[in-house]
Amino acid sequence: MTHTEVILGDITKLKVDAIVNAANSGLAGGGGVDGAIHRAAGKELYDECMRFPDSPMGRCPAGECVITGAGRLHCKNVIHTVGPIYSGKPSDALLLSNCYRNCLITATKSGLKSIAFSCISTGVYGYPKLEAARIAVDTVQEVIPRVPIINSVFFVCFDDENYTIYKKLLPPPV
Ligand code: AR6
Repeated sequence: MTHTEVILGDITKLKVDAIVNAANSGLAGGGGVDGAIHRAAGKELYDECMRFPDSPMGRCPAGECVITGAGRLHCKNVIHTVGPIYSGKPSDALLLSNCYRNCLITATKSGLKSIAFSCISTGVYGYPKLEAARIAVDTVQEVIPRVPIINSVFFVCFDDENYTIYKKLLPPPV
């Protein structure tokens, strides 16, 4: 049985195998959780990101992910995924779901057992938080039986609104 937990706090402080960054397709860092991760990890992480080949879709298109080391962070790896910029179109949900799915698959391929997700797309990219949380929880619950190596999944909320939403969607076991 996979341990699933909602956490309120800063993802850069976690000692898990992988933390998931809400990146942009250029992988060059930015604001929000991306900025916090790059600041805490240091230049090594940035340099590693820049080694991914650039293309007209960037280094990582929306819905996909790449894995790097973690520089000065406490985790083993950072998985950088790029959420959709919210547009209200049906494709948003598919792309957001793909982020969670691809991160779990990538973690498994790297032998990682614990993974902490940030609330992808719910900041600068403007995804409505409740909708995004439902997609996150539903996708993880759907994929987790197929990735049995992963024994712990953390949903890391940085703001009270996301925390309240996730706590309702994932009540503690009684
Ligand atoms: N730990 C955990 N969660 C955090 C942290 C933190 N230290 N800081 C912010 N969050 P955002 P996006 C939460 O904007 O919407 C960047 O500039 C935040 O409260 O970081 O996917 C990238 O470079 C929110 O719930 O990511 C892209 O250009 C969540 O992280 C763009 O923003 C995601 O907010 C990506 O936008």
